Amino acid sequence: MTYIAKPAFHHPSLQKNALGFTRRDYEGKVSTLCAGCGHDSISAAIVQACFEIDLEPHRLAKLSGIGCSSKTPDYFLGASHGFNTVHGRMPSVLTGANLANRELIYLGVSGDGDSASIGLGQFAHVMRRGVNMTYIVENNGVYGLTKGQFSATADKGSKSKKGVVNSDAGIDMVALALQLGASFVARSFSGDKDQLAPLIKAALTHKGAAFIDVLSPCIAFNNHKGSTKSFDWVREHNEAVNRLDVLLGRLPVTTQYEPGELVEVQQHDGSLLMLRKVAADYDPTDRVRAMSYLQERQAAGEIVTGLLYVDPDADDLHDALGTVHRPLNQLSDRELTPGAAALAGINAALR
Ligand SMILES: Cc1ncc(C[n+]2csc(CCOP(=O)(O)OP(=O)(O)O)c2C)c(N)n1
Ligand code: SF4
Ligand SMILES: [Mg+2]
Repeated sequence: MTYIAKPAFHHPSLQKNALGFTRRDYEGKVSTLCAGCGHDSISAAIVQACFEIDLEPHRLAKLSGIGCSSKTPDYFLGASHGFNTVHGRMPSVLTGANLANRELIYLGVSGDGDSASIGLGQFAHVMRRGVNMTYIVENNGVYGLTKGQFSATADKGSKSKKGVVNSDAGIDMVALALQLGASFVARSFSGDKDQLAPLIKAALTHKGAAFIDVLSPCIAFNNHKGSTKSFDWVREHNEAVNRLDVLLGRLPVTTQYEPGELVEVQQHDGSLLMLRKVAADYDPTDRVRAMSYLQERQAAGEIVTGLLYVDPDADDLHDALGTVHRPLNQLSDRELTPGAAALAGINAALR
């Protein structure tokens, strides 16, 4: 039940991060999702990522829409700011919050129905505007909460639990995010925490629109034979292009990888993304190549995962608009309402 909080007791020997917090401090309420739902594994990866980057919980704002996936922010980061918005409308609320206060770290959590069906327009605009955020779609190909109708990411030809064949083409959220201009684009699988948690760490430290499509099987309505979003299907068709480590700016750079297998990408905040290449010819800084690689592998029946594209020097919406650095609630009345003369000046400039 959502109202059941976990016991506050922490075992004294639990590992602590640089802030003195344990993993438990990054958890939320007890999950009400079906036991085995992929979404709960994503929540666990978010907890791990936030613990490992020493994130101060009060600095994070988690926003979501409606769906089983959009319920999950209640199950992690219980001490962070949260806003469970309307179906498909999380991106506009996140954009507004971000413009009002750029000091918070924004995490949007959504579903494939929430983002690719009803919320597709909002998804497109939040990506093309480069809102500084991490946007996770927990992608199961169905509307889990309303009992398993195909969503817009369901692949053409895939079968519902009752045997109905989907006749519509599926939307590939990764291809869309690349085309729309997101500056960090990745795909992972809820069953692969070793790949997913570092991707979330990297996205949270990235400046710009960071998108992660996480294949997250719905065990109640989309985990049968004939589904292309089931645990078995994803495991069999998963093709990882790289594996990632994130080194924060203050940590000494050490690596266990052999030279030649590694790509290092320095991000805006000084953090270093260390990518162990699996596909030797894969360059994660080439958007056009990433798009064609994705199409090629998809035609071969593979689901490409890993960090697919990153622009480490990306601008965000604040850069484009030239907004003030201080949160709006810290500005004085005088700064917020500069008076009739300033308004007359703005109006005159628009004539
Ligand atoms: C405006 C509006 N239309 C329809 C619904 C009904 N509805 C609730 S959740 C949902 C789909 C959720 O699917 P998804 O985002 O994929 O989340 P999942 O449950 O699969 O994690 C729908 C259609 C709603 N709540 N609001
Ligand atoms: S219905 Fe599907 S998506 Fe919703 S909690 Fe159950 S397994 Fe997860
Ligand atoms: Mg869904």
